[in-house]
Amino acid sequence: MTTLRLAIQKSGRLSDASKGLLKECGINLQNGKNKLLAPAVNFPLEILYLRDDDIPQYVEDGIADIGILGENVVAESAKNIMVKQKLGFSKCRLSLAIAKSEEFTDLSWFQSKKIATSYPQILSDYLLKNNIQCEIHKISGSVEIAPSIGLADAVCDIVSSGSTLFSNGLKEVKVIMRSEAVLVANENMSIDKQAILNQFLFRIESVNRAKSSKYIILNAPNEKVKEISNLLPGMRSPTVVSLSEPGWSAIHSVVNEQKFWEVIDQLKSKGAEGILVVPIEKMIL
Ligand code: PRT
Ligand code: ZN
Repeated sequence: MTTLRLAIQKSGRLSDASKGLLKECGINLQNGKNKLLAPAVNFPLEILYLRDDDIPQYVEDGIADIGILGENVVAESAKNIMVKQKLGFSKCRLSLAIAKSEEFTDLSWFQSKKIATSYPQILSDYLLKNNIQCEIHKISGSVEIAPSIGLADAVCDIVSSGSTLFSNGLKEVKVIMRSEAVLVANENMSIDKQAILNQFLFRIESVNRAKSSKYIILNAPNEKVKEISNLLPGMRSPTVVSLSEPGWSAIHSVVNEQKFWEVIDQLKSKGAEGILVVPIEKMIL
């Protein structure tokens, strides 16, 4: 039987969320400590644990069929692989940062400067596009200390909260790219493997759609049901059921979380009460 091989990060910032995604998709892995390869027990998938930097090459070569990793690593690797799906976790940005005390006007600040980074490919493409000539100094870790030890004038590094830059006396001056975890795939998969990938993507989409939506239940006076229903159109239309108290109904609907916060005041002003907002586990259209 055909099995799809998925490469995920062995340990690091992506590994828990990658394993969590499999679990949310109802895919259970065979337990086996320190194994490099673990089969799933209830889905035609096996998991290969790697360093994230190795995943693009393995997927390009077809040693792994698909992989989960940051878009920053995909872009830096410049391999022939396809990004099939954004996954919404491990969000960060790749930014240029300089000493707090420096005055920054525009990108020309970087002309003829020395920049330390673990992302020389993305950085050189960016500088070329912006007509800036720099010396790029490639280092693989602790990039943020480069300016303070005199190794470089600036850094190009991954930023999330910004606290690493701040505590090293640096300030972010330009975002080069935004990144999140993505699912990548080999470009020449067999039809059988593509069919398994499509089933897997269907599950991922159902899980991710559910995460951004909420199930909402509220009580409303009958004369306001129409107006409130218009605010909460739901998947097809809201469910309206009568309460045992005459003149009142309960409205059930599905709403995007962002939209919920936008309409909450209007719901209340139209007499909605007892508003319950419940998480949804899976959402299939
Ligand atoms: O061992 P392996 O090679 O597999 O892992 P790694 O050490 O190369 O990567 P890892 O686990 O650190 O990160 C994996 C991926 O997570 C990255 O490629 C990004 O796509 C994503 N990601 C999300 C981050 C961050 N947030 C992040 N904050 N990767 C790194 N950082 C580091 C950054 O390098 C800097 O040192 O965190 C620091 C900045 O964080 P803040 O919050 O202080 O701004
Ligand atoms: Zn890495």
